[in-house]
Amino acid sequence: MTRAALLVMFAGLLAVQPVCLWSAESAPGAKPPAANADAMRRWQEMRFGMFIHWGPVSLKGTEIGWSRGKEVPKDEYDQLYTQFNPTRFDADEWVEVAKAAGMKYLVITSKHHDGFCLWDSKLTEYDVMSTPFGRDVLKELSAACKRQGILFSTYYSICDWHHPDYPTDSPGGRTHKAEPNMDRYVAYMKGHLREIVEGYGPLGILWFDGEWEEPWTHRHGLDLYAYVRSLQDGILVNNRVDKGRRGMQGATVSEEFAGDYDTPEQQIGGFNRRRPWETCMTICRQWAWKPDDRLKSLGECVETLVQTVGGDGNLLLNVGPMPDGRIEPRQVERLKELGAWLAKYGEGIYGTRGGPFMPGAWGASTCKGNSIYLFVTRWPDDGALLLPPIQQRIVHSRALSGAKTVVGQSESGIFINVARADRDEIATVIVLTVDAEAPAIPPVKVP
Ligand code: FHN
Repeated sequence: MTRAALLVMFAGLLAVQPVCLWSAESAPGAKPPAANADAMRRWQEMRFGMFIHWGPVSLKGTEIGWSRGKEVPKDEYDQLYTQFNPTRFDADEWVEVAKAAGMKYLVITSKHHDGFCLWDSKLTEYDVMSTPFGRDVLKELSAACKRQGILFSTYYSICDWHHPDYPTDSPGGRTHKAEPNMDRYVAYMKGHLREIVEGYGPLGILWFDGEWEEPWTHRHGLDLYAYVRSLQDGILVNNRVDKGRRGMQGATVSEEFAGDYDTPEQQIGGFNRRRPWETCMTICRQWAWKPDDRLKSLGECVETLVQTVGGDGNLLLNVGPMPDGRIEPRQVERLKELGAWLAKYGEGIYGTRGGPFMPGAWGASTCKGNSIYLFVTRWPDDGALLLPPIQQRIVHSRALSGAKTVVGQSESGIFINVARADRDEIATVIVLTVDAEAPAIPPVKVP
């Protein structure tokens, strides 16, 4: 067969169905394929997204998945869907809140560990179409995201304590099903993922979770990663698709494990420009809605965002909507305050890289073009901030608030001061213009 004929045949094959050029059968230890570089760069430039944990459990105000068989008896938990009727759910309103907060992407729990599906699945009756509400939440939310220019993504739990074929059960995966069938469960899960991508995509991210339990293996992870990549070119998949995540610190222990980025949880990841990462964190304490839960202050939210982006990470900040379909008004208020802060200082967040001055008790820095953004959250007791020296020359400096700034540079370091009365209560943002590409400046620790 001539070379031309071979190319025609291969092109025809590609056109017919997604072809996996890499699969779990690849040589053991082979590195999974890299993420789509453009999609990764676009996502990293977004820097800030909304995480949403929602389901019938909001009727109880207890934790999604984890309260099944604990605070809420299993039978009662599994019947909550029959009362789930969030008539005040308005997808456009949720997306408007995300935009008002300055968030650029959104990740919602399509199915959490409790197995309930927030979309019209043909593979189970345990879904939102079986509730009194009877509306496809993923359909309405993905459409609202597309209308408003927010990148739509879904969370999907690998462990499923409700499905009879998945081996473990509640509470917390500590009991076992009578007759599990993992192969049949994996086929069910792949069917779900095809429904979600084909029904509500293209997705920005497939945010996997629940990979830590024994029934899930590295081979499953490699296979699922390859499968998702075959469903949609350019989709990003986090490192919880496989077995390489190091606990809540979220880093991937070695390159043989699949997943495009690391996922520190309820903590800010370490400074890392080599491998993309995203901190996921609750705006309250619980992932799902809880009455009178402790709500983070604006200062805590801003400092978390600044320390995360200063470390070259993204922040996925979680809300848990109420059983009537609204995001709790006080959480909306906090998110709007965050958005107002970003409206003033977002040029130092969006499209930036972390550093060159590494995050610390003093604050954090970001950079893009020939600008370095300093977010000073704590000034030394004696007044001025001293940063380590850099080779590049500072040719201009200004505080984004317009306050008068004193900046001096020498071989021993950079001297920065703003009058106490002009310092911002949360973060004083100072822009240093240098005579070079700022992201090329080697990162430096701030003692
Ligand atoms: O068990 C889940 C938890 O409910 C929540 O979904 C978080 C969010 O990343 N992930 C798991 C805990 O690590």
